[in-house]
Amino acid sequence: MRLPPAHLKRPTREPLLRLLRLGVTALLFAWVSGATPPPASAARAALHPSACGAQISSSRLTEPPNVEVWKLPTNANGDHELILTVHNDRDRFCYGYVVNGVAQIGAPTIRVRQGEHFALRLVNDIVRPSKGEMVASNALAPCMPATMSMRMAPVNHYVGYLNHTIDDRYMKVKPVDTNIHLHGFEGPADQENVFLSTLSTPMHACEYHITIPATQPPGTYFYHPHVHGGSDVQMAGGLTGAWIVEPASAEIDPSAEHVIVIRYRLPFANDNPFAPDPTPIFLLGATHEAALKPAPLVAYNPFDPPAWPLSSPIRGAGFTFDPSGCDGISSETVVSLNGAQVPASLDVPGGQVQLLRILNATSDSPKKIELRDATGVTLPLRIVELDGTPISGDIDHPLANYREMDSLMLAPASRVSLLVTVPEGQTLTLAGAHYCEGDGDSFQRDLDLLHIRGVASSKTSSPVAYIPTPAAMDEAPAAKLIAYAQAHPTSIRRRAITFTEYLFPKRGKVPVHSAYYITDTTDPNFHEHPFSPAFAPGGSAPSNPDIVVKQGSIEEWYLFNTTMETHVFHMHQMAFVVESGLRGTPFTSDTVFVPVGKFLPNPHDPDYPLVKPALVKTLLDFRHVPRGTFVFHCHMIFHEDHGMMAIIKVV
Ligand SMILES: [Cu+2]
Repeated sequence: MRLPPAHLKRPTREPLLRLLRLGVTALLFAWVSGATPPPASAARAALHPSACGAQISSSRLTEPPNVEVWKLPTNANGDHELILTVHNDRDRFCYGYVVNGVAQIGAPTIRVRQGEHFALRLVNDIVRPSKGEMVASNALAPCMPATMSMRMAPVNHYVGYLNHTIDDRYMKVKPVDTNIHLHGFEGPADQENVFLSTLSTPMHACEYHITIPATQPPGTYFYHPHVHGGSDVQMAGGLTGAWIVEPASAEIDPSAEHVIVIRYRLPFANDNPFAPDPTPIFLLGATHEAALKPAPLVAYNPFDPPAWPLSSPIRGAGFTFDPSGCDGISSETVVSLNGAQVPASLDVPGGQVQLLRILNATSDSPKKIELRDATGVTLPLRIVELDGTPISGDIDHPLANYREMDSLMLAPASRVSLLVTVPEGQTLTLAGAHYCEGDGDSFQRDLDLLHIRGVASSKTSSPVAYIPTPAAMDEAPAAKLIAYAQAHPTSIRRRAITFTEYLFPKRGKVPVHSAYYITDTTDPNFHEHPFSPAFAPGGSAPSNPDIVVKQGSIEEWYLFNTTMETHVFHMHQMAFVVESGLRGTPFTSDTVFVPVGKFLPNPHDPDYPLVKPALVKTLLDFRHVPRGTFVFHCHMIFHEDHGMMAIIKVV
C-alpha cells in the first residue's frame, strides 16, 4: 500500500510528505495522530546556520569523510574512540564528529579492520546539548534499556490471520531518544545492544565497546539508530551511514573506491503530485477489520499456508486498485546520493576499474539497480559483494570474484559492491529501474541515480593489481550450507515466519492506525502481537524472547508475505543464506527482500481478494553465533517502528 499524495491537498508539515510512500495506512497514522516534529536542537548553532549544516544543492557526488578508527585518539581506557553527537534540525537529523581535528556534520564512513577493538560514544543532543561529550570514558554510566518517551494504549484484540487473535497496542513516541545499530555486525549482541538508550543515563550518552570479530567478512555495512518507534523519523532524517571492514590487504587503490549512500532527499518531496486520494478506502478497511467476528481457527500447514483475504479492500468509496496491474500510483519520495540531488554525477578515470559501494539507506524504498550505457542499453552489473559478504565467500580476496546480473533488487539496508569500468569519453548511468510493487497497481518509476563519466587520467595503469574472475558460486559457503542441510534434513529445524499487517479504527483517544506483525506461525497457537520487550530489574536485554534457538543448531526459516506490500527481513548479529538467491544461486546476506503475495479471486467477497503468501526460504546457521538476545524485523522501518519486530534468544 503506497500512499497517494492525499495530504498534499491539505496543510501539512514536511515530514508527512515522505509518509506518502509508506502506504495509506501510514498516511492515516500520521494524519490522525498529527505527528509532531521534535524540537530543533540548539547544539552547534554557533558553528552552523543550522544544527545539521547547509543543505547540498549540487548534483555532484561528494563522498562522506572517512573515519579510520585505528587512527582516532584514545580515551581514558586506552581505546580508540569515535564520538558521535546526534543533532536534530526540523525534519533533519545528523551526526557531529571530529576527523583529523576538524569538526564535521553528517555521517562519516567508518572504517574498521578485522579484530579491531574500539569505543563508540553516542551523545544525544537531539533536544538540548548534553554534557556527555566532555566526560571521561571511565566516568560514563553504562547505558540501560530504552526509556523512550512514549504513550502506550491498552491492548485491544482483533481477529487476524487464519482467525487467530491479534494484540493491537497503539504506541506513540517522541523521537527524542537514540542509540546505534551496526547492521551486519556478527559479534556478541551485548556489544551493540539495540535495547539500550541514550536517555537512560544522566549524561544522555552511551559508550559502546566493540570488537570486530576476526571472522567478520571484509565488506560494506550500515549503521543507523534503532530505537523502537523512533527509528523511521531519525533514519529518514539522515542518521544513516556506511561502515566498512577493510580487507587484510588492499586490492584496489583508495582513489578508485566510491561510497554511495542512497537516502531520501530533504526536505521530503513526492515524485507524483497527481495521484488520487484513496484515504476513504482505507477508512473502509479499518472499519472492516473491526467488524470481523471471532471464528474457528483455520487448520493449516505452516509451510504451505492457504490463501487468505486481504485486510484492505481494493474497491470502494469511488476508488479502485487493480491488484494485477502496474500502472496506478507512483508516490515515491525523491532520493539523493550522499545528499546530492539525483541524477548525481561522478567523474572517474576512463578505462580504469572502479569499486562502487552502494548502500540503500532509505527507510523503506527498495531500488531495482541497473547500469546502462549512453544509448540506454543495459550492461551487466559486476557484483563482487552483497550485504557484507564477498560474492564467492573468499574473505581473503573479497574483490577477486564477481557475478554478473542484469539488475539487482537492492532492499532498504542492503549493500552491493560493483566493479565498473567507464571508457574514456563515455558516460554510464546507474539507474533505479521501473518495477511493480504489487500492492494494488503501484510501481516505482524509472529513475537515473548517477551519471558516471570516464575522463582522461594521467595514470597509466589500472589501480587493480589482478584480474577479477567470475565467481564459482557452487564453491561458496552458501551453497555448501545448503548441501549440508539437504544431507541432514532431520537435524534442521524448520519455522514459518509470517508477515501480516492491518488497519484498525479509532477507539477513544487511539486514532485510526496501521499495525504490522512478524509471527512464528509454526506454533499452532500463535497470536499476532507487536514487538513488546519486557525487562527484569537490572536486565539489559528482554526476558521474553519470541523464539529461542540453541547455539550450534541450523534452522530453515520460511518467510511468508501475506500482504499486498513488500517486506524486508533482517536478522541482527548474523548473516543467513537466501536459498533462492540470485537467479536461483544461493547467497549469504543479512537482509532479504520478501515480495508481495499473489492475488487470487475471492468468491465470497470480490472487494477483498485472496492473497497466496509469497515465500522466501532462508537457512540460518547458529553454529557460530554468540549466545545472547537480539531481534529480527522488517527493514521497511515504518513497519518495524509499528510492531514488525520480534525477539530471538540464542542459548
Ligand atoms: Cu515490512
